[in-house]
Amino acid sequence: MTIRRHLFALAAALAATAAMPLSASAQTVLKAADVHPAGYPNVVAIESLGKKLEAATNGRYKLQMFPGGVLGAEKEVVEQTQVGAIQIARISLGVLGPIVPDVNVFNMPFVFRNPAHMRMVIDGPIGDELLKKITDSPAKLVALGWMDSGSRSLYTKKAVRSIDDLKGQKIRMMGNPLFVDTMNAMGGNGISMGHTEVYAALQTGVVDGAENNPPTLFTSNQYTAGIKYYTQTHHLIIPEIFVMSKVTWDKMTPADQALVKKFSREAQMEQRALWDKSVADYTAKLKAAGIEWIEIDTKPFYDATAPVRAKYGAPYTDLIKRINDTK
Ligand code: BDP
Repeated sequence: MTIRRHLFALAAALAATAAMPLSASAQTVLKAADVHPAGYPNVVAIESLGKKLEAATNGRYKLQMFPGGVLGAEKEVVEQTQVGAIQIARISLGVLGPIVPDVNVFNMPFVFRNPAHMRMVIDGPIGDELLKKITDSPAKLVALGWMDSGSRSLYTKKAVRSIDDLKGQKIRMMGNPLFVDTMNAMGGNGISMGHTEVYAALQTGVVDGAENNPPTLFTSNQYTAGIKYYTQTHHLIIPEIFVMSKVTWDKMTPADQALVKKFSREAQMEQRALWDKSVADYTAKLKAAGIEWIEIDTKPFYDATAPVRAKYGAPYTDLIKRINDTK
């Protein structure tokens, strides 16, 4: 913890200077943050965006990736990006909900039929509109593109074979009241914290389980902290997003901004191919490590979360209809 804080302070201190060009011909370093480790599809796709930008600008821009959460949890990363200390943040859309409430439609339980449906929506006009809403909001972030995060299911120390088994289990959720409401509606006890804290929380018994996709469960090592079961609830299908600090964006020429936009869209597509492979690979690895996959009827979970969709979806009935109609 202390080391992480120290690193975080150091990175923040470096930030102010690193983002500033030394002279007209000097290089601007764009610091990018991700909680996932090197090699994770999202990290690779952003690094690739950086390489293309560096080549296309003859080295005027260079991207430096800080993976593995070294620049802090996503909440802090967003704050650092808003003030321009971090230039590019790849985060879950989940953590943007408290800052840009409009995005919560995408964060609602069972709002997408499956990950393929979610992809169609983020690739099309609704996805573009939501990026624009984020950029136009007072959040000081420019939304560059989307990524796939598959679906989130429950993983626990005690088996969840029916919705009743979830009663009273303390389950870690991402930092957004919508997710705590979702878990509570399903009968568990939702506890929010940052991704980097979950491993210790599982080990010390602060929580009995959590929920995420297979690549995250594996690469975070959480599956080694007493987790035995992975129950296929698929209750959340939340896209990832990558954003640039508005402070940085506003210093770029329109031509450079256009390059960033172009390479962002390419990163969105590149991540997807890597993602599909990583879900298959990590599912196999988790099963090989002895995690039991539990198939479960999702209907009771869908029904139980109806009040959450009613609460958060009420102002967006037209948008929800358009999402449902996307085929
Ligand atoms: C992962 C997302 C990551 C989140 C993490 C979480 O890729 O951005 O930080 O979930 O649960 O799936 O916090």
